[in-house]
This record gives sequence, structure tokens and C-alpha cells, in this order.
Amino acid sequence: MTTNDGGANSDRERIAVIPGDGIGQEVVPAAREVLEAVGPEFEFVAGEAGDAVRDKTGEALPDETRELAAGADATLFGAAGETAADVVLPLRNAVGSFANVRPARAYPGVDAPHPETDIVFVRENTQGVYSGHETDVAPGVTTLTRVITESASREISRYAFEYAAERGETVSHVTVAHKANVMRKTDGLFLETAEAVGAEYDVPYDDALMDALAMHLVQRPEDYDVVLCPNLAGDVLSDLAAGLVGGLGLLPSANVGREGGLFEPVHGSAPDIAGEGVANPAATMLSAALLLEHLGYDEAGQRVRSAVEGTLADGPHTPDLGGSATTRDVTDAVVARLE
Ligand code: GGG
Repeated sequence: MTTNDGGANSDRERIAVIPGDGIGQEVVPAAREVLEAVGPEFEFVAGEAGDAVRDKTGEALPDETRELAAGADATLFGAAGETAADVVLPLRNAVGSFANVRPARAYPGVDAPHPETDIVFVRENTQGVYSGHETDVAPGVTTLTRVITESASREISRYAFEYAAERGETVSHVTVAHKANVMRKTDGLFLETAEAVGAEYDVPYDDALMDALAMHLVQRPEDYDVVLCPNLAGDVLSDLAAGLVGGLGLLPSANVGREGGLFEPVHGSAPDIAGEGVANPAATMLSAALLLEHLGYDEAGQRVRSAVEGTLADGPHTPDLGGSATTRDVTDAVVARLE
């Protein structure tokens, strides 16, 4: 079900707003308020997806929601629950994204176990074990095919090295995460391709076995800048990094590539707190800042980021950050900084 609540105006950029499940229903409206407060005249178009829609209609991602995202200039998404494979993966595909960019930064004012953390995970977004090739072979026997192609590995590697090269003043090197000593063919190809692409850039790079990397990230996060990852490794390692900076409530993400873009918090639907009005909206608001920058509204994006950072520094804080504020309190505080 979609509702066009912005009115038809072809001059305005069209933003698909898909809250999804659980706390997505709370943090996405909060981030939308922030987009409205910051100025650009967007046309917001709402779409439904997720567990609740599946329960109601039998389909977790109605065609009209997929088409809405595919045709929008950008999409703001919340969270997927049990139906993640039916919702968020096809939506990322619908917007033509091949890169999932997940910045993990510690923010002043937040009690971060590792305040020196400032890492950007560049995750391959279309392949690996998330390519959807799972089979019931026989009762009690299942298989999963892990797909890695040279072309997709080259595309994501080029994205990561371009990203690092453009930020030469703050990014010193790229680390390629893999497990090529075990998954010799698939991660062997990923690593070999990433190294070949890296050799074309004036950006230092190294590689790391992803299991050892998990330990080193916890011990010395300051040693890492941009971490280029196959799909599952990027999902897991970025969540690990959330633990270094104070939690999943702080990590935004951008799914970008050839066409539009889909912007979402790294966190999921958090059913344990859904409906209580205490979800931290920071990750989704920071995702909205990435959305603004993706559309070329750099100044507005920076204003949103500064307002969120200011609120993280001075409070109020939601319970995940040790406070007792509600999503509403934090949203009001961020919006007040934008006015
Ligand atoms: N907003 C992120 C989200 O909905 N996460 C749920 C999930 O399981 N995601 C898998 C993934 O990020 O690939």
C-alpha cells in the first residue's frame, strides 16, 4: 500500500519512505521530521513492507512497494524482521545498489568502549551467502550456494578504493576482509580482484582474515579506516563495530551503486523494545544525512549530522545510551537544533 502524501510535483525529488517492522515504525517518522526540518522540498511517498504486511496480505514486499523504491530518487527504510530476506535484500536490489556503506564512529558524549573508532565498512551488497541460493536437498539436509563473481568483486573494490581516494586526508588505507585460506575459490577471487583494483590506486591497502580481523578490530580499532568486505562479513563486522562505539543505535548506512539509493539504520526491528517509544533514532537520522548528501544536498546533510552529533554530545539520550529519553524527546532536540 502506498500513500502519496506530498502531492504530485515533478520538480520535487521523490523520497520513498518505508518504515518496515518493529522500531522502524518509530525511527523512520523521526528521521522524516528531520528531513522536513532541514529544508529541501521533497515529495514523500509512503510504502509498506515487512512481517506485518506478510501477515495481512501474504506478501512481505508488495510489488507496488518495490516499484516505489525503484522509481524514487532515494528511499528511507527502517528495519526488517523475520522477512528480512524477502524485504531488505530485494529492496537493495530494486534501487540498483551494489555497495552497502556503514560508517562506525564513536561520538563525543556517548560512552563508547573504544572512542578511537572511526571505520567505514564497504560491504558487497548483492552476492556471497546472501544471494538467495538455499536448497532443501533431503529431510534434514540443506545447502547454500555462495556466489562470488569477478565483475561484482571488481565493482565493489573500485567503489571502496574510490571512496578512500576521495577522502585521502582522513583515510590512510583500505583493508580487504576475506577468508581465502578456507574459501579458496570464492574469497580467493574476491581478494585477488580487490588487490588488482587496489594496485591501480594511490591508496595503501592490506588484507586480513576475517576471523582474526574480528579480534584486531576489538583490540585496535584505530588501526582501521576503510574495510572492504564480502557480503556476510560486512554485515557481521559492522555490527561488531557498533559494539565498539556504543551500540547499533548509532550506525547509519547507505545502499548505493548505479541508480537511486536506499538509506537505513544498520539495526534491525528490535522487537524487544518495539512500540515502547524509546528507540534511538540517531542511526536513521544519520542515514537521512547520507541520503541528503547522495542527492547533492551536502550542506543540509552536514546540518543534520551536526544536529545529531550535538544531541548525542549534550543529550537527551535514549535508554540504549544510558538515558531515559524517548524517541520523541530526542527528535524534538535534534529538530530544535535545526530550526
Ligand atoms: N535496517 C537493517 C535491517 O533491517 N536489518 C535486518 C537484517 O537482518 N538485515 C540483514 C542485512 O543487513 O543484510
